[in-house]
Amino acid sequence: MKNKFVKAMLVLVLGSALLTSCKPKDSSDAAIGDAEKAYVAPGKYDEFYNFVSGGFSGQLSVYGLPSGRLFRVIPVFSVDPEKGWGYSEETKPMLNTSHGFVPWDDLHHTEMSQTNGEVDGRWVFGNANNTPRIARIDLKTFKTAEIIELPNSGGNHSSPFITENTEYVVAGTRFSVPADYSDGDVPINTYKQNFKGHISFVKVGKEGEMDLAFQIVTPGVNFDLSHAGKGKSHGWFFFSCYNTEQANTLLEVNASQKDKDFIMAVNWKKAEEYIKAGKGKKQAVKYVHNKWNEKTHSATSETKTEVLVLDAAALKDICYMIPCPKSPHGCDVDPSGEYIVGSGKLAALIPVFSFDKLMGAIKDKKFDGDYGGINVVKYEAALHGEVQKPGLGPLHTEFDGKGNAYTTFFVSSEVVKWDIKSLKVLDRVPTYYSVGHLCIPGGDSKKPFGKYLVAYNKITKDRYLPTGPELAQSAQIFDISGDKMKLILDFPTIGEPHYAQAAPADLIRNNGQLKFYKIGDNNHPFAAKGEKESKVTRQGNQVHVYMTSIRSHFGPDNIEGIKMGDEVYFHVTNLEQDWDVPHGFGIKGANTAELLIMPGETATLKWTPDRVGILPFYCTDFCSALHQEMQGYIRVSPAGSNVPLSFSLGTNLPAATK
Ligand code: K7E
Ligand code: CUA
Repeated sequence: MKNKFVKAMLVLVLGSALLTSCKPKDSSDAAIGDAEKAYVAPGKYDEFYNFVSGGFSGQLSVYGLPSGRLFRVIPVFSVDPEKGWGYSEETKPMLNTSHGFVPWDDLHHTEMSQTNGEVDGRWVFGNANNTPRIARIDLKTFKTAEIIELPNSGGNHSSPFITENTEYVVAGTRFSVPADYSDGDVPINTYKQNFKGHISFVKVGKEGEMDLAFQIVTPGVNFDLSHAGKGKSHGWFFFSCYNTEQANTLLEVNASQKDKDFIMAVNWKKAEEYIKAGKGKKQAVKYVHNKWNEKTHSATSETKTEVLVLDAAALKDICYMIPCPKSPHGCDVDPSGEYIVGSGKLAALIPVFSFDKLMGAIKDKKFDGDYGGINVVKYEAALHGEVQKPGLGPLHTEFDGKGNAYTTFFVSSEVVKWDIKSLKVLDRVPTYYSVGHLCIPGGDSKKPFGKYLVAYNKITKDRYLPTGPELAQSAQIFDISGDKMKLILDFPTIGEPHYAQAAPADLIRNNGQLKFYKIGDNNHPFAAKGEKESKVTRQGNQVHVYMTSIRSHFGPDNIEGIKMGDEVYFHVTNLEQDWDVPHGFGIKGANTAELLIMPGETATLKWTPDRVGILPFYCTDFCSALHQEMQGYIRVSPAGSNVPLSFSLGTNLPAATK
């Protein structure tokens, strides 16, 4: 009897619990109810492309919004065996630096090209935070097209933010270091005298080609993030800096001494004038510039040896310091270009600066002394106001284009929505957990799309099935179309995401995306543009295989006469002229990766045989019903063997025996 009673009670309690949970009561219930807003039916396209930095994976990933579906991982600064990036002979030069071949980096920020302050869908840029570089990814091919190294820098973090017509992409050194053109063999504790900051302005040409136009040298500090002015503030750039204490050890304590650090405002139009007037000092440096050529399907590296440097302490009207509490991280500019938001990691408020007031303060010389020769604007003179008690540990802010700002809080694990003008907090939602960057499509442009907000969280803990000591990173999508933010989806990401950008799908889908490379335009020096052109040649110990691939065979597929001590170069041309038909190429014992060759493209795998015998090769990408038949053999003979070099496809070689 008793048992029955308990059971009945349980049914009642559970039943009513289930019933009540169907009705949205708080934000987590509402989240369940709104999950369908993230649903994109099979076969349907997402509304937005989302370009997400991969952090220490060095790559960039492409997701759909609002579904959170992963479409592609684009290799940028790190080798990627899946695509042969950094392994094929053609792609290796893309990862050249003044330090030699650097096959890894740490990509924190993506930034899309803009025209008139609006996202235009041509390119997306990424920064290398370890060995300072900027990459440009072409959105017609979703391929890294160019990488430029930055001299005089350590840790390119405040990058690759751009001006409203993509005139420049900038970079600021996170770690100040002695300039490359000075003697760097100095005691570390001479930071204050010998360490310098350099910020770089990289010009972007019509076709996207990058060129380091000039640098500005500043006192040694840590530049953290940056954003360009827009509209009325076009012509200015804003960089957050911390460690204005100029500490060189235990920064955790020693760089957290001052109540205020700075946002450095840079008048880049003025800097351009000084460069034109010959005020830039030519300095001897060394940096490498790598470009991908779509006709030769190959990269080339060029080493540059000079840079023009402007001195911020000597040219008083290019840089100004705005005091900003405390150890600022994010530095964001609203769509109107009037408001500049500084997010002090250790501050209990968010300062919002006014561009008009800043201009007035500079005009009326409302200065509070100088910092290493750079005028410091009075805090109140540039301040629009402060958001009071917004949360703990503000990091980054994006905008919806409707007068609202959204700031992430790492410590209190939340996104807070506030009114830019009145500075009133309007809404807050928890994130799971410890959010870093956030992304609203077009959220740092003049025209945000303001429908979704994605939070990129640093810590996942209990959100997904556990996977050992390391858990997937987490992103969360919020619907921000109404007054209140609503969580609609959690999805795991690859790498560690930092900043991300998003653009309407049609803008990119209809930008003239490439479906295949025209075989007639293939100018690769080792291309075989038809099976008749396939051949094997020898120059000393170098053997070049001009190989073709088409469903479902390689030409040639039998090769003999290779000897120990040879270096074999497989130059594989994919003859297909159809969308979505890559072929792969892998060979036993290769100390590199596969090749993944797009239709119309040629790629090269270098192979040094280490043993005598028959070694098979095969296509790695399931390309047709007879994909498993897409294979071949290579015969390796001892050094000094007289087996002649021969190759064939479909007919048997005249048997050459020892
Ligand atoms: Cu805040 Cu490297 Cu942009 Cu990450 S940084 S969160
Ligand atoms: Cu070609 Cu599989």
